[in-house]
Amino acid sequence: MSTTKTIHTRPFAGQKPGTSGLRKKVAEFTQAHYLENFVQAIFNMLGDCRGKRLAVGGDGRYYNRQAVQIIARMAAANGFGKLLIGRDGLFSTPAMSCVIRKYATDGGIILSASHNPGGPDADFGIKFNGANGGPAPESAGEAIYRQTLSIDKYLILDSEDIELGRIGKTELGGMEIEIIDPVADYAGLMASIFDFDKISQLLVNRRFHMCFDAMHAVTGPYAREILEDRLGAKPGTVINGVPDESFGGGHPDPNLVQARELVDRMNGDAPLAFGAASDGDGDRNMVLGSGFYINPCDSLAVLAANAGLVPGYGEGLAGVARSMPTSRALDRVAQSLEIPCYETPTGWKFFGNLMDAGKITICGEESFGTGSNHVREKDGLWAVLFWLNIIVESRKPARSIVREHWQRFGRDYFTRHDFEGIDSARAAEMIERLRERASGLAGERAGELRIQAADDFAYTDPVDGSASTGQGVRIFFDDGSRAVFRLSGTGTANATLRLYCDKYETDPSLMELDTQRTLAQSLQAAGEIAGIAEFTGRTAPDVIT
Ligand code: G16
Repeated sequence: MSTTKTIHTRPFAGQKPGTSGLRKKVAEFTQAHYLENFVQAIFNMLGDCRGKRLAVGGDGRYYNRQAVQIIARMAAANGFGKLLIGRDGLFSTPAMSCVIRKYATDGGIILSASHNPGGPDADFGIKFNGANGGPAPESAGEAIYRQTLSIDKYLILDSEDIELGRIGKTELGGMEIEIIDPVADYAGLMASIFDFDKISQLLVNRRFHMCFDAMHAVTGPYAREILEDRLGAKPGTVINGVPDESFGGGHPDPNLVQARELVDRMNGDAPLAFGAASDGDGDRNMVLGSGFYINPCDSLAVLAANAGLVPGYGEGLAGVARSMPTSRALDRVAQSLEIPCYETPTGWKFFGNLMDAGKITICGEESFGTGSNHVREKDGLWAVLFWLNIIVESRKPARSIVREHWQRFGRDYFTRHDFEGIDSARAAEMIERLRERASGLAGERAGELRIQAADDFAYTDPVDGSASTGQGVRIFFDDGSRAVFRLSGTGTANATLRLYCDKYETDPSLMELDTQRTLAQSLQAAGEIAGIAEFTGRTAPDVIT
């Protein structure tokens, strides 16, 4: 017989959700009561949980399994009616969104720190998604945080661990538990959007070679099922396809540095035709043509411009959206399609209302995120299938598709410079100073450039009217370039300063220039205005994308 226990606890400082839920070091999460406090705060935010239905699972990183067991016991003790758990406690983030929507649960809990490394000395994370399948909006995040500040007890069942590996139904303290295979639900959704027959013809053609790097993370089983088993890509197309709790010792971050094995296959003497990688929880994607890196901002614009080639979007797009720091390539597509383009703060949670209200169909971010209203999360494999569908319909390689896009719309050169592990107080001071000065910067000279306008980005949600301020300082220069400053909300140690820079070019002869050189003047001017060297002690970024 299992019994419900009331455990007395005290608040922990700093349980405020960031850009995407709560992310901390494993050592912090595994302290007694730490995870439990946050989970109870979520349940308290939900109100009366009796009879409610919840999905739970994560990206398989260290502590995933133990966390699922704790959440199951707490859900039962709090009176939930049903818990859907991904087999072995695994769920990719987009599959979680798919399952919440398909089975109409009241929400879901995702255990992931996304692209951050995993393992006992690395990172862990937790976030709550609502009944629409999307990340909790800022107001719900605030409500959870408020709960964490006054929490004094949580409820948990005193019971044995549940068996996570067997598909089927069981029971825990009066709550139904169903272990499901989210891969099947997700693959079914993809088959309803894309032309699987045509993509399959492309993939079984042994002259079209592609590679998908799952980076030892959660998308391995999804990519194998869809690309190899259903679409007939040759075995071995998916590399690093077995989820590992420390991601093979690497960072599951789909970029040119971390996805080195993939990058090697896309270059050299016999480069593959198409390559892609996704992150820890499967919502990010990087796509590569033969010897050709496709910037996420360009990828988003290309998908929107070619959506008519994909069966699921044949009826056209209601509108599109991008996060503010993302380049304005998408805006140009929207203009030509005569549809609205929304500019939101960084964070997928800001797209949810727009999708629910039918205002947008496709959206994305510079941080390797693209998605649509098929779920309420960004979706890495979806983007890969979208690209394959465009390649097969247009009969052009990825590189030509992007180049023709630039010729037609002009090119938005884009880069992001990250200054990692900097002193949090100094970083905050730097941003604060920029904010204070922003409104008076217009007209000032910075190096070779003159500032046309500057502001501190604020957003009012057009659906519910909620306002979000302090979302990044924007500086517009007189050569049409733009620099944006903000602090990352996903790190687990010190602060990361992000400097984004983009510049529009329409001269067809200037479409193939080096991005860093093209943006050098604006980057330097931005660095001087902000005093990056002075505040961070750094003269160069740690990561450039
Ligand atoms: C999360 C958010 C994204 C955001 C990214 C980077 O992605 O869902 O919307 O663009 O973090 O955020 P920041 O610049 O604050 O670090 P993910 O894939 O980490 O969940």
